Amino acid sequence: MDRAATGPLLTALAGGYGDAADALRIDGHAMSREQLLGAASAFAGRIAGAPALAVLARPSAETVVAVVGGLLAGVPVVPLPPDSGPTERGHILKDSGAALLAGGSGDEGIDPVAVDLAARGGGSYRETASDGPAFVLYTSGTTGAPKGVLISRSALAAGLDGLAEAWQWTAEDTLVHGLPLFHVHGLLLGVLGALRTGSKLVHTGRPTPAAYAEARGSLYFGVPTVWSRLAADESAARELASARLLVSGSAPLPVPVFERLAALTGHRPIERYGMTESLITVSTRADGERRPGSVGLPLPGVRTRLVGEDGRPLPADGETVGELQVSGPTMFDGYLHRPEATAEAWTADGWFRTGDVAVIGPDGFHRIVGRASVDLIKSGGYRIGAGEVEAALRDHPAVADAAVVGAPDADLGQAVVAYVIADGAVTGEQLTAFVAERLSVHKRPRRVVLVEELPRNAMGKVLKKQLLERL
Ligand code: MLC
Ligand code: AMP
Repeated sequence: MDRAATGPLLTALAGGYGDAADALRIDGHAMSREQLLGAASAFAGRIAGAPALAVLARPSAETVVAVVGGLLAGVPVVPLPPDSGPTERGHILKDSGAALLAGGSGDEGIDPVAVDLAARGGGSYRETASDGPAFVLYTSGTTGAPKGVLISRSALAAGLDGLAEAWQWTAEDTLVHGLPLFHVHGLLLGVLGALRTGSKLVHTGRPTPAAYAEARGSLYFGVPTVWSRLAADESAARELASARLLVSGSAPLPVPVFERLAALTGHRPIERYGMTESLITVSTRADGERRPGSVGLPLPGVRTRLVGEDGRPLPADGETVGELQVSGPTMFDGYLHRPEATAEAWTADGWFRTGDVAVIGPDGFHRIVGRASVDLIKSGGYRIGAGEVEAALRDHPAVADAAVVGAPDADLGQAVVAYVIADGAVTGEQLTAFVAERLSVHKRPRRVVLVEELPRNAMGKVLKKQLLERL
């Protein structure tokens, strides 16, 4: 889809924001935006014309340069989880049609392209003028292999501007996080947001309490697991008292974690809600009420509604529970090569079906109640499709059948638990290792329960709610 672009996406690189020698700190490197622009434009020159660029998304300066280079060249960027096993990696590379892999070794079956941090190309900010897909982000559905979500530059620009407005995010901020660089949270918000608003960015490698305490930023991003680990580390948490804003997202922030963070840091955290497909659509505001258990109000330009199972709109009365549907300028352009899945994601009247169940109050505040399907699991903020893990388990010769569920977990929100019917010649540890070899590390089961049979309904469908009750 080619629309007119809305102007430069990475406005801070385009100039006018001043520069500091440490505008970006990551993996032991400090770079100014001028250095980043120089290296990224040299890289853009090397990949121009490629159909898509895969980036092995380690938390490194090379990853940031490659992603920015892709955006400058107008080549869609496909972030690849660095710990993904051959099955997942092979699927992403083939499905996306990526011709080059930044950070690759050549063993991945695709041409590697090196990133030179010291290179200097161009010097001025030049971005393609059309609004094609900026990113293809692979994300899990309830069944099957991950789908490529097409995200345009204009959706990203609108999404980042909405957040900047709601969070009063400016060039005065120093953003700190240690999230992975292959998702909306860590990469699109956590890197490109800084390059659009002009804030400095400190990436801590891993999002540990000690690293967050040491970074001395003004704006902190984390998934609930990060915040709950920080809240359990009193001295680290107290160091964040000097920050301006703490932001939680990607999964529900438990109310006790909200309260404890507020008590230790003096900051009531912002909670915001979104999806890979929609970017961030609802958030509490820097200048508004931050209510525990609530994700706040629609961001600028976003509309939301609740619908019942019959598809009819439901009242925003603070009590009625329905599926949350959203529309607005931040929506994706479809799933790559999957017109049917794309069509199913939208209602006839143009609303995106989130698959989340929510309540909207008369004051407009949104509360996410849960997911409509038990087959989409959120563990540590990672979205994991039960079907993908089940398929990986069934590939094992000793496995007759498998059912995967998300069990409530105090640290991770949900933990991946697999019920497996096997021939006895295999252990749970072996099956966990088998999945880890194929998929990303976070998708492997934390627990494998070997069973004789799985509870099923008359249609033969596994009764996952019964499995969850057993846990
Ligand atoms: C993991 N480990 C296992 C295991 N799973 N070991 C055995 N069996 C398993 N099943 C290993 C890990 O490899 C690690 O080893 C160690 O156990 C600790 O793992 P962990 O408990 O998972 O902790 P950690 O690795 O620290 O991960 C927690 C986390 C991580 C919160 C840091 O889950 C994370 O980065 N989450 C962010 C996800 C995210 O960004 N989501 C955004 C999606 S976008 P070792 O050796 O490595 O220590 C989105 C849009 C939006 O959702 O709204 O934002
Ligand atoms: P992902 O595509 O990885 O971004 O996953 C999107 C899903 O994460 C949503 O559909 C929600 O189920 C969940 N999610 C994101 N943010 C929140 C939040 N603040 N509260 C509850 N669930 C959330």
